[in-house]
Amino acid sequence: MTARILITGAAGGLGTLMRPRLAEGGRVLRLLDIADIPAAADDESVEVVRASVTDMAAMEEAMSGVDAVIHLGGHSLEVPWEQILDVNVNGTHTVLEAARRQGVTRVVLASSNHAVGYVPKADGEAGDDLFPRPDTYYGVSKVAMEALGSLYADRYGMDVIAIRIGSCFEKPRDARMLSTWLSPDDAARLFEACLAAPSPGFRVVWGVSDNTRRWFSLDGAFALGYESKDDAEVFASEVGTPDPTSPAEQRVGGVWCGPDFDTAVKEAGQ
Ligand code: 15L
Repeated sequence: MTARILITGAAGGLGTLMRPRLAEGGRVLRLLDIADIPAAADDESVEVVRASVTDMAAMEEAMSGVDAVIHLGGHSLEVPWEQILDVNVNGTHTVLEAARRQGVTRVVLASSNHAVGYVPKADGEAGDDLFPRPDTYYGVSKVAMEALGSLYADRYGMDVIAIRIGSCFEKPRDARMLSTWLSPDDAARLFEACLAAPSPGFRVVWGVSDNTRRWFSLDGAFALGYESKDDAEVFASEVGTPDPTSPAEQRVGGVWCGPDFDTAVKEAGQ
């Protein structure tokens, strides 16, 4: 039987990086987004669905015949509360509930380091089970995402893995990302491990590469079968030397813990 994987937010930054990497022989990727997805119309291994993760009827339809879901959809940066609540919180509930109704038992959730952004670096290695300390409304939505995943795993016996993703870009963009970087190839390896792990139940794991300057546990990801092959250190000369006194270096969430993010939301009248 052909495996069919639904990827929400497939047109976004992470979705765009993952699409080619998760395409493999015999697998169908069902790509869902409200935005255009430039996928080849004649590619039989790809199905494109234009829909919002907040639309229950559309999500139920999109779940039909699906073996697993990778939920990347939603705002990926700080926005006003109403938008976070609608798209990130209600959207994640809709994805999980639609999966349950259609008998899809495995869901991988793109959580974020910003669910625990206020954790100080001085506390030492960030473990897999860190209690939430969100740094933004966006971070709160990732905490809610993890809580919803936990509920659906416990109440309905689904397998739900929430990955607290560090910084997934082609390469690190600043000195902080020498610690937080998750290479796209490692991200694909981690998603594959989450799809393949036998009966994981509910887990929260860190999503970072095995960076020389990593201060995040990879025990949980390794236990799922993840193997990291990349290290941000090879880009160290490009991004400069981290300043240990800079706010960006003090806490997991970096500058997201500073005043700028709060100001942005206040200026938007929230
Ligand atoms: C995130 O969760 C964001 O979606 C991404 O754009 C990056 O800012 C990343 O965190 C990060 O902390 O580097």
